[in-house]
Amino acid sequence: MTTNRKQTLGEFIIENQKSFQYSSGELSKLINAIRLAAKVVNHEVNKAGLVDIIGTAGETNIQGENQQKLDVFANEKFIQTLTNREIVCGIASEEEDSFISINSSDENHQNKYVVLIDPLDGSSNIDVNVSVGTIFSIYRRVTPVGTPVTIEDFLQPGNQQVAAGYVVYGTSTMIVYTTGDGVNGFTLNPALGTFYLSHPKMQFPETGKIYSVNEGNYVHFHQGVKDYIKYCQMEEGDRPYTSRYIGSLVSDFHRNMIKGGIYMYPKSSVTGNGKLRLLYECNPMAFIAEQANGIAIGGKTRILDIQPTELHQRVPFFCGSKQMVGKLQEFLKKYQ
Ligand code: AHM
Ligand code: MG
Repeated sequence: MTTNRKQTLGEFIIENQKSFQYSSGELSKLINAIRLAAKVVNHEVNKAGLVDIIGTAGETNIQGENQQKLDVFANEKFIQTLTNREIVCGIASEEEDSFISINSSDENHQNKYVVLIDPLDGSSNIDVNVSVGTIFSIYRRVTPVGTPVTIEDFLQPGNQQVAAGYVVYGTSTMIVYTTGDGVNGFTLNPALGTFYLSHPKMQFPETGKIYSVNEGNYVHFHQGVKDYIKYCQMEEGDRPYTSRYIGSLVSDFHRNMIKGGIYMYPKSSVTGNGKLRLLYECNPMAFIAEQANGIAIGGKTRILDIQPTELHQRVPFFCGSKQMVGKLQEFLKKYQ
């Protein structure tokens, strides 16, 4: 008898652990921990609309607990979960000034992975009930195990990532991740608290009809980007394209990966290198994009080849369907 039962994320992790080279199960445990923290954060995000009833950030709730802002809550939850389970040797978070070392100077502590995380991306969208996300990126440390982690363990180019993923807290909650062997998406059944494999082997269509950019900043963009935006709006062939911008990177990326599209956060005369952070946002999304038949560039260079120089570095980010990013590159090259 055949069954339509979908594989759960837990089953998928176990099954795929076998395929990791030199696997000790550490990476699987790590992804499991992220799954757990994501469920807790999801529960809290879903309650966000109840602030008038249960109190806003900074207030004391009925149980005498201090209410926290959701991005602070998400940051603490991910750090706590990864720290308590002792499965990483270091964490860097968009919410923290510096990296955190976890027992890494203890010679009995053999953990070899560091995690970089944006615990709640797009958090300004929470007040208006729009999707937000968590983005994570995993590297093998470059310094020896049993010695304290150093900044070098975190400042690795994105092409060294072992795994990366995001959680989208949307109309349904999903975890999408890659360990370098394609991209798979899992949807949470909230009634059971279980993620199911709903989107196996996700792929960007070769091309699409959606462009996503904050056009309010148009006057500050580089001429090549301005020309590309005008190209998207021109009436010719399958154009004009559709403009869709949620202002939540995870959601904009997720939609474009499914439907075909391009996301842009360019340099501007006001924001300098744009807004997005190389380590917490661009590298993980670029790894996922490339694993899903897409492209991610920072202008002239491939995002994954940029050598980071600081933890909170910002870079311009263009990412999406191959043909659309290719066309944008043609416009950028005209002004180089
Ligand atoms: P955040 O990390 O402070 O939440 O900012 C990142 C977010 C992205 O999710 C989104 O794509 C971008 O900021 C939107 O910025 P803008 O409002 O400038 O268009
Ligand atoms: Mg962010």
